[in-house]
Amino acid sequence: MSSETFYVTTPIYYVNAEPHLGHAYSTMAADVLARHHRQRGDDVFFLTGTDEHGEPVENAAKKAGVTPQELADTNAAKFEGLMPIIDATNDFFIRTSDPRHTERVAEIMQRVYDNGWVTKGVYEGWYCPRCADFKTERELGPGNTCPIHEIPLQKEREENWFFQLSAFQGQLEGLYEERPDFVVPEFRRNEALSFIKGGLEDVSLSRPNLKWGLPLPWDPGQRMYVWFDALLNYVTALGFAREGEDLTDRYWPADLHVMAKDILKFHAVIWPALCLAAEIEPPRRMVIHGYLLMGEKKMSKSLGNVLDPFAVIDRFGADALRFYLFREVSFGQDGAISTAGFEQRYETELANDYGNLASRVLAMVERYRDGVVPAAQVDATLAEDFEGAVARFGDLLDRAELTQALDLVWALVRRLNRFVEETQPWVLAKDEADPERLDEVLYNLVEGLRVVTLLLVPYLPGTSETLLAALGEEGRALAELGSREGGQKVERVPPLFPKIE
Ligand code: ME8
Repeated sequence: MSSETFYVTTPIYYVNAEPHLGHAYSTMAADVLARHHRQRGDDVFFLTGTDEHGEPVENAAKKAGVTPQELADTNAAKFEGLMPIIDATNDFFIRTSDPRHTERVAEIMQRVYDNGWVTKGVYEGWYCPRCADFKTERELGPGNTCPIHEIPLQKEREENWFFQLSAFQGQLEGLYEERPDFVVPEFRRNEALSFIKGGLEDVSLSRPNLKWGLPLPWDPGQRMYVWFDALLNYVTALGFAREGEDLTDRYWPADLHVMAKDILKFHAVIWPALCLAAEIEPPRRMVIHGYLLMGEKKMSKSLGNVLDPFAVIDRFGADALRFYLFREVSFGQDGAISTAGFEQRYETELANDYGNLASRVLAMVERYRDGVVPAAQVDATLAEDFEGAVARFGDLLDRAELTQALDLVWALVRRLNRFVEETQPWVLAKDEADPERLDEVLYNLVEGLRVVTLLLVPYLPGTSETLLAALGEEGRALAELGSREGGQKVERVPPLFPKIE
């Protein structure tokens, strides 16, 4: 496979509150894709970070009795600290209060102004302080409420600078036509496109009352609406993520922005228009996932009923959480999660389907063949089920189908378990007349385990490392069944997913 660049981002998270499972989810999704592309040999850059300006942060700081910068410092440290805990391999963590970011934002916004895409006007509209966003009449919930936060909105009137979003309607429609996968899944693309086709209004670019925001370079009395500052992070970060190096030409345009549906409009409508206005090539693609719904009451025996990512990871490890979320909730859709559901999948799928398979296979190779993988032929029936798996898996992840890709691997894990039951190696071991059949069965089981474990590297980074080391696998590139000959020494492993006490 030829090496390509792959630049993937998460939203930058607001520092008005602490990280929670939703933030972990988007970040783990981006991490799955980053790891997968590294396995393909691609030149990957994975960016995450924090969004530190704007009214929500200003208000939260006031409430907490600290300065916005102090609140930002405290919470940004928590977000940054989350990354190693969830095993995210981000290449950089951007903070928008970093002067290296703010200087670049000023340059880019000045260019937008110089290019004539900024006008002065009076804004009158419904403003949601939690979204930090003006809502159009079409977007209002019942009784003039915010459809996302379900709080009553105030009508605000102010003198403002505007970004001429309306001028980009035709170009945006053209972009959507040219690139059918600009936004995935398709129903989100349709949502964004119909928003564009419904007629775009100019958007407010500054706020006169805001204190915690960047001054407009051409009118420093006004502060920049936080979304312009925030969206630009995807580009500015490349300029300073590596000391003394500018990575912009190497990685821009971004290959994939990952986010949930709450910020679709900003990314799928405003962002590409802002890029065009600033003479920046728009990103290639974005994937919009759903919400994890955490409200239900199903309790587990060991975790209570709040799926706290830190508690889960503390007890079961990051792999188990990553696995559960991508397996349980079809990526792209909303989905309910629960501690009881987590424990169920942990026991039946991770501990039994996969963990036990690994322990059994390694134990049998040790017992029957002194820990050396016999050299043998690929089993024809197994080969049929594994045929093309790597390519199909790659195609699914190219479409950011994280759940379907995992389902594909799990079908193979279950196929291997059936293979054990069908062939009954412990019976073959007693039949000294046909040692070759036992060689063949053991070879195929090790091969199968190796192939599925390589596929699982992005989802189960910790466990797969342990197991691949035990299997004597040196590389991490994806492999087809039968691509490695026998002869390796394998080692037993302690239970990969210990039983829940
Ligand atoms: O919107 N389920 O920041 P934010 C799934 N700063 N994902 C969830 C989630 C849930 N229940 N809750 C949050 C912002 N998320 C802006 C972004 S980008 C230039 C600026 C995830 O802290 C999901 O990715 O409110 C969502 O889009 C994001 O957190 C919102 O994070």
